[in-house]
Amino acid sequence: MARWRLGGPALAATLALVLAAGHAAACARPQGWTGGAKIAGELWTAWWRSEPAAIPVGTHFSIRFHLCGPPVGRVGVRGWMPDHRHGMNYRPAVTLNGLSGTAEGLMFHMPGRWQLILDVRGAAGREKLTAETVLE
Ligand SMILES: [Cu+2]
Repeated sequence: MARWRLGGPALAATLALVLAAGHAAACARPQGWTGGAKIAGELWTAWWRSEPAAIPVGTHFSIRFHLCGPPVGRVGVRGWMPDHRHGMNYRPAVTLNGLSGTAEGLMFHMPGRWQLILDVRGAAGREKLTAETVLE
């Protein structure tokens, strides 16, 4: 059909420009990091990694994170089990330094599917960045 003729290289180039304009494409792995995972949002993109790298069941762990995007005022970190509709039994202590931070004292107390949620707020808005992991 004629209206689909804007395809091929022209469309690909347009899409590439649109993607490059977002934060996600520009958010490189933080310096000195090996591993870690990226969560791309609309306003912010987060790199995060846990310590220890493999999240244990029923043992405290911490995370480090680094955000790309506009200035951040506050970051909340929580865990959520969507299948059981409950969170963690502990409230982690979050330390924020510019766009980087740590959250200490997290605990995923049972096996199953967990979401790690970064609740990011700043003058630009508020956004929840969610990563998912299954603990056995
Ligand atoms: Cu549960």
